[in-house]
Formats: sequence, C-alpha cells, structure tokens
Amino acid sequence: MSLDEYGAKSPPAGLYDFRHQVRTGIAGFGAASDADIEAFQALGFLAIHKAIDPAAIRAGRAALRDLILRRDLDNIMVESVVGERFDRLTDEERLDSVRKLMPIIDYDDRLRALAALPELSALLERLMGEPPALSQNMAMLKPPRIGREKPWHQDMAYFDYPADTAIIGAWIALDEALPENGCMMVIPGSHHEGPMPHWTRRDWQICDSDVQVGKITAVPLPPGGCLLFHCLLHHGTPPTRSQRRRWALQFHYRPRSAKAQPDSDLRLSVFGTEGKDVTC
Ligand SMILES: O=C(O)CCC(=O)C(=O)O
Repeated sequence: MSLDEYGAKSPPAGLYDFRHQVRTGIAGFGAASDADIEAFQALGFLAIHKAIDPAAIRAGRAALRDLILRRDLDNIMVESVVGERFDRLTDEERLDSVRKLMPIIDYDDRLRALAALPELSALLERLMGEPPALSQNMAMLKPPRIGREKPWHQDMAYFDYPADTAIIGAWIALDEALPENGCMMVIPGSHHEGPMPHWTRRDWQICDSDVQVGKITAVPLPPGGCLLFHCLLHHGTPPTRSQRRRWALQFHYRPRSAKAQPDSDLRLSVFGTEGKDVTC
C-alpha cells in the first residue's frame, strides 16, 4: 500500500464545468460506424454505452473488491486524507479509501479478460489502423465524499513513446459516472494541438490557466460504458463530495508496431522536466 503523494488540494473554482455534457453514446463497441471513427479523429474521443455486459462489470467490481481486501499487495494507492489509518479500517471503509490500483490484470483473470475483449480490440484496430497491444492497466477509484481531483492532463505526458504515437485510453465505468461523482471531462479536439507543457502542482498536470474552460465537456457514463480517448486529449476528473462511489478501469493500448523510447529524455524534453518518475 502507498499513500497518494499529491494530497487533496482543491482546484480553483470554474475548472470543471458541468453545463455541457455528452449524454448519448454508441450502443456497443461493434456498433461504431465509419462516421463514428471520423468523429473520434476529429474530437479525440468516443463515448460507448452498453460496451460491456453487466455480468462482466459485476465481475470487474468483485475482482477489485477482492484485491483491495487482500492485505499483501503493494499495488494499492490510498487517498492521502485517509493516510496511515487505512490499516485500521474495516473492510467496508477500505473499499471507499482507495484511489488507484496499478497494475491489476496480473492479479486477477476477471480483470485480464476485461482488458482483452475481442470487440474492443477490433474497434481499436479500426481507430489505430493496426492491431493494438496493451501498454498499461489500472483501476481509478473515486471514493465517495473524499475522491480527489485528477487535474487536466494529457496521458502522453506519462508515456515513453514518441509524442505522435496513437496511444488510446479505454476508461470503463464500473459504477455510474456522473459529473457530481467525478466522471471524465474532456476538451473536444484538443488532441490536435500537440503536446502541452506539464507541471508538478496538484499532480503532473497542464497549467490551470491553459485549460480551455469554455470548451469543457463532461462525459457521464452508465456502468459498462466506455470512453475511448486519444492520449493527447486534454482531460481530467473533478473532486467528488457525492455519496456515490465511482470505480473505473483504465487500459491504454498502443499500436502494436510502436517502439518505446529507451528512457524518459524525449518525453521530458517535450512535456517538461518535472515529470521524471510520474505514473498515470
Ligand atoms: O479516473 C480518473 O479519475 C482519472 C483518470 C485519468 O484521467 C488518468 O488516470 O489519466
């Protein structure tokens, strides 16, 4: 177990705007049309509702629950406001104290299966133009009342691949994700603007004053919904004070032919030197 190193500072007012929301989604990975593929290229994201069937989502939640309640794992990051108290909490309290688990698929076949869904791979191949390979896997949890913000950022700022590599994130809602309990928020089309400088502030993040607040779009999802997003897309999630838990899985896929950099030098020269050992 580790504690979240960034603490729980509040973001400035106005950085997460709930007014504009994408409430509709494609009805399953296999239902994406050619126009949807073009929309992804233009906007940098696609919302898919009914992407994953309820039994697989229940299995994903149960798998995370099992991992959190084991006491021998070091892949669990706890919200800083919980701190060292974590070890003394009841099982139910523990479930609502964790911010992140990473990696996850090597610990549980139910999670491995969710990262390897054939219909997700097929859609990723259409978006990337070649078969995908899994690059990174994690669970991002927003505990009720205390879940901290994930400030605006580009996921490429964390990856040691050339910045023009078409890495795609798949963010899968295990619970209903709403603006109030910390759903994903995006700046449509921002992936076309290229890499942005990142800074170590409330996290490894885009400067608050560079966030295009007028374009903020919330993407609420039902359980089993999935947001696919380009890894240069500006995105973030607000803190939550809601009573509702928000658990999600996040898998990143690279084009299978993409070659990793030998070290972080190129990434740091592009995104900023404060990002040496950051993890998404
Ligand atoms: O799930 C969240 O709260 C944030 C996910 C995200 O944007 C990330 O980890 O890169």
